[in-house]
Amino acid sequence: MTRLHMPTGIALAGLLLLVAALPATALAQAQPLTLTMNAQNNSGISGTATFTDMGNGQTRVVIQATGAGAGPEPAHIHPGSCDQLDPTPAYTLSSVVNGSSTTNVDTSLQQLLDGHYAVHMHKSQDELTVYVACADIVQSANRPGALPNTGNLGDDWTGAVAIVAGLGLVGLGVGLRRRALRSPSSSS
Ligand SMILES: [Cu+2]
Repeated sequence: MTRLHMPTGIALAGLLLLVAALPATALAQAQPLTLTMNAQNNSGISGTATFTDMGNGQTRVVIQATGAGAGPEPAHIHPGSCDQLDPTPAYTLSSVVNGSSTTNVDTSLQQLLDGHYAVHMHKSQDELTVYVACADIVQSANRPGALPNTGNLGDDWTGAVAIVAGLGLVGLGVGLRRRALRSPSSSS
């Protein structure tokens, strides 16, 4: 008799559930991501940059800045980090006027997160070399406020439940298989 046998359908269902839990976790990143833009070079300008994946490879970027005056302040997404910015922009955003800017860029939020990017503002068109506010585009850091993102927590929780349920079903399937092997009806 073969004790190491193919798992039963239940165990298989458990494995499928485990696999299904992975995209559920990836979907968590479709939530809007709000980053704090910190002042640079004593500009007195700070604010937030909110990224919302619109689907179809589009992400809406909304900058809300305080201390920026009427502007306009040119804004971009650059490769690199706020500390080490590649001076060539990857995506040009609408200039910040009266402290706000909204732009749809041709990239998914996931691609922005997977790459190494920062979003920042320049002092003016004539003073492009002076950077006034910046945020690194990362999932977990630079979040304004102390409260955790409940949307992400919820999705992570769902993923964890699916994983636990999946492991449980795998265990149940193996258990049933063992019992079936022991029962007289399943002579081999
Ligand atoms: Cu720039």
